[in-house]
Amino acid sequence: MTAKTTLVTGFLGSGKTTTLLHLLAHKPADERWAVLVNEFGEIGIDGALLADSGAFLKEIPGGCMCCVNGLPMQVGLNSLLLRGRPDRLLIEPTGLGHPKEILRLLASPFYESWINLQATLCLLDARQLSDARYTDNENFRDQLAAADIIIANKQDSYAPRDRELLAAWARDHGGERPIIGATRGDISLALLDSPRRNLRELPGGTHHHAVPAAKTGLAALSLPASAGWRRALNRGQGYESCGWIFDGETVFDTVRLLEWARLAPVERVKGVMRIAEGALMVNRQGDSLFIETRPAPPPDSRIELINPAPAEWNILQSNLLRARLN
Ligand SMILES: Nc1nc2c(ncn2[C@@H]2O[C@H](COP(=O)(O)OP(=O)(O)OP(=O)(O)O)[C@@H](O)[C@H]2O)c(=O)[nH]1
Ligand SMILES: [Mg+2]
Repeated sequence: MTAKTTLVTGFLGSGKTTTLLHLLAHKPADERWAVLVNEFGEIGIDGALLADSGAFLKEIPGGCMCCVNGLPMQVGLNSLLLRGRPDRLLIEPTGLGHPKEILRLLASPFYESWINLQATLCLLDARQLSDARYTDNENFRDQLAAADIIIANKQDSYAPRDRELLAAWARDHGGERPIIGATRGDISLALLDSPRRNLRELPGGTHHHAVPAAKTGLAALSLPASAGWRRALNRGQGYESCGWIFDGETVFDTVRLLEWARLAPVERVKGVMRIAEGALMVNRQGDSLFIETRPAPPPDSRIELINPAPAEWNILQSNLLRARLN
């Protein structure tokens, strides 16, 4: 059985996981879906956000799946396909990933009888088109270039200027490709059945694999028995991340934790944390913070910060530790 497979790309914080959650909420009850998420940080958060969403889930934390984690990614993918035998597979690569290499892997003869690759959807926050930190970023540009369909997400936050920039971008770089507006990834499921371009038509040269700076791999997910928490750093593609994982017993003060997440001087914050009331999902991109609570406590607490420059991780860590209730 081949799984209809959709790669959902987009820069850091553009709304990939939110879109997957929307799609999963509309999954036909009689279909088996699987989700593969690959995160930049070592401490997997998107998996926790996607938990209980009704799909087989596999998470590969730590860098881009085409470079650093080539093997774990393939092992993860193979086990999802073999054990899940899904009708449909959705893949979220890291917002700092290399889509062309990932597409090449998925379209390779090895996966021919398993994967039926559909159109690549790329999430774009048009507000970022006015900021050279994004438009000059190679990953940002490569992802848009490799897409078959562009999803202009976060429409609820666009100013007239963002719409103008989007129209200009579409004129200069869009080609024949559809550009579909969305808010919180509310796209039609029909997009998952759109045909993809031939890989040979994709623009751009071949990406040279970066040598990972510091690597702890999947081992970062295990906790030492004594401390009750640990942290993991990752660096690459011009970004740094620092994440912490705490055991299931550790409970956080909601107010102090939110204050910390709101004020941390970094570009991206995301976590699933245990609070007295259950679980607190924290998801911040720039200045916009999105939170949600769920009554069931999570199996552990995990939170990650991502920034284009090194941050004062030790100070941030002390403050985070102070937000614990016990
Ligand atoms: N205002 C607004 N916020 C959104 C929308 N879609 C997503 N967000 C918020 O944007 C932030 C990032 O969303 P995610 O879905 O986690 O983005 P992502 O692309 O998966 O992020 P990474 O995996 O870290 O690259 C979260 O705070 C979301 O709540 C939208 O349409 N409008
Ligand atoms: Mg995500």
